[in-house]
Amino acid sequence: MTQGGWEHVYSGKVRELYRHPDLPGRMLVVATDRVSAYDHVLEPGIPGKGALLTRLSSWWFRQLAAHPNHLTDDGAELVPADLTDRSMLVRELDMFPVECVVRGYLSGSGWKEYQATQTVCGIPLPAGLNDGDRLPEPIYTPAYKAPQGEHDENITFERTVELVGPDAAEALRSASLEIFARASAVAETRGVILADTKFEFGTDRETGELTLADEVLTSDSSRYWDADLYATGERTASFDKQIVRNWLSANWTGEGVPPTLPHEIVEQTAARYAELIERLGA
Ligand code: Q0Z
Repeated sequence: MTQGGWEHVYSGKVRELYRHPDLPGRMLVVATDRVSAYDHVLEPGIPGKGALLTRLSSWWFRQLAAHPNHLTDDGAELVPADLTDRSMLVRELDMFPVECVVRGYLSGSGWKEYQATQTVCGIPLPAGLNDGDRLPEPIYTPAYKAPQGEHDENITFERTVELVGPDAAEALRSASLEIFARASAVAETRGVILADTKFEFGTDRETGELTLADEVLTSDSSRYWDADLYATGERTASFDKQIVRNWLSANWTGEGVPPTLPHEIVEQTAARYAELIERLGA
């Protein structure tokens, strides 16, 4: 897209970043329909995914209005009409190189580490927990944002202090835990469990304020579970790309180019994203 003067600045796995010469200090975050799993972008995309996840993110920013965020309307008239439903116009922040992960439940890499050491990212946890169990309280488990192509690295709070200084480290932790508590409470009233999520923050160059950035609480950055199913003991039915991951792990050795997703997997995944939006009322 060099459409209407927008200049492409960066491609992520599933999103694109643009700038406009007439909008200094602004950026356009464009969500595509691409889906990634096990570090590969898969074919085909999930029709409507970019718009659904943008809607979810925008809705959460509104729910979380108590916390400053990067969204802006200033320059909205320059956003191409065909991108409005899958883009967010944002203020450019000075980003912290830390992914602020909060976990309310034991799952994924957290469950793996727990089995080995009874800790998650170095935080000691009670004995006897099982995969999918709720933690006594949500924990903050930051990761260092590795340069493109490298894997993010889980870090301790002490390492975060070394990276960003004690005041910012504390502010990132407390904002992350506060936002997670608020979001889990909202989700719970709608029969959805927020198991874990990842926030990113930056500093607003004009106000100096700690500002919530990037996408927030989407199915790409979070694990959501159905509360009714969870209560029955079913803990794998998440509202994210788990359907894609399950199909891929059963149909691919991990060597070479991943196989094309079958139509029914694409449709089921799209339906799952839509169901989350509907449940939350987003
Ligand atoms: C976000 C990303 C990609 C979309 C940089 N408000 C902001 N200020 C400064 N930087 C960012 C933001 Cl959101 C920023 N990312 C991640 C990559 C598409 C978002 F390719 N990178």
